[in-house]
This record gives sequence, C-alpha cells and structure tokens, in this order.
Amino acid sequence: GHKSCVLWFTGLSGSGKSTLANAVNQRLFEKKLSSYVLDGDNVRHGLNGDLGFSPEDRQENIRRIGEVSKLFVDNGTIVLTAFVSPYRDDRMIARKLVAKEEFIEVYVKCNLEECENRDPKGLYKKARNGEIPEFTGISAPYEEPESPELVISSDETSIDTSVEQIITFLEKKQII
Ligand code: GGZ
Repeated sequence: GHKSCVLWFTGLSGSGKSTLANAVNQRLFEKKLSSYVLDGDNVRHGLNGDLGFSPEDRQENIRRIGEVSKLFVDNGTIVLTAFVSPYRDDRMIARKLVAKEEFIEVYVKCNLEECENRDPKGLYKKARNGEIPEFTGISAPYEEPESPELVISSDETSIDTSVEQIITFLEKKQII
C-alpha cells in the first residue's frame, strides 16, 4: 500500500514541469501505484476552459485544481499537478486544502534565459513581440517558492536524476 499526496510542480513555462510530472507518473505506474497527472492539456481545455491568465483567473485556475487534487487524494491517488502557479498566495490556497504531510511543493527551477531558448511552443517569442499579454517571466511575475519541499534544477539535472530525486523523497517520507 501507499499513502496519497499531491506533488505540486511549479515553475516557468518551459521549465519542464509536465515532462517531469509525466516521467514520475510513469515510474509510479511501474510500481503499480495509483497516480494521475493534472496539467494544462487536461484541465485548461476542459474544466477550466473559461479561464484566462489575469491574476484573478490564475487564482481560480489554481483553486479549482487544488479542489480536484483533494478529491484524488480522498480517493487514495498520488496526484501530480503541473501548472505555472506563479503566485505564492494561490499555491498556499492549494496547500491548505489537504493535510500538511500530503502537499509536496516541487519547484522546477530553470533560469528564464534557458526557458526562453527552449521555447517549445514559440510563446516567449510571441510574448516578447507583445502578442501575448501578461506572460509569466516576461510581463507577469513569477514568485519563487520560499520553502518548497523539493527543488529540481532542471537546467542542471537530467530528467532521470530528477525523477530519482523525487522517488527517493517519497520513499524517505514513507509515502511509497
Ligand atoms: C503564462 C501562458 C500564458 C501566459 C498561455 N502566461 O508552456 P506552456 O504554455 O504549456 O505553459 C504555459 C501555460 C500556463 O498555464 P497554467 O495553467 O499553468 O498557468 S497558471 O498556473 O498561471 O494559471 C503556457 C501557456 O499556458 N500560456 N498564456 N500569459 N503561460
């Protein structure tokens, strides 16, 4: 058996949150553990399709994701969320919805220059051209976590090593 928890990935667009969350999810699946990834692909298009990127909409985005995460935790699932979640207060709202030991904030730390170089969807380029307003890191803030449970420096660490770091943390905390 295992305990359920929320692995809350936060970081800039292009920092590697979804990639890492999906890689950890795969490892948990191989261990026959129940887990699920929430990210922009399955949440922003559906449940939160009515929300944009103003500070108010981002807060509502994160609040709903926090509530959905709580439902998954109630179900005994390890939930991995991959959202920019740039505001400290909003992450705190999500944190407070579950028990203290059930919320694991994972800061996927990657310098802006590297994210901008990667620019997998060409969004930074558009943001620089003024085509996307309020773009995190360019024209909207990213508030770094002050005391995340885990920091992954994705510009210095391979995905495999990062996955190991997270799995080892979960084992140490006797979640898995
Ligand atoms: C930041 C934006 C924006 C703006 C569209 N600012 O690399 P991506 O594409 O896949 O990740 C980004 C994603 C951010 O959505 P989140 O739900 O994670 O944001 S938040 O937690 O702040 O609510 C990016 C894309 O959507 N995107 N416009 N203005 N990212």
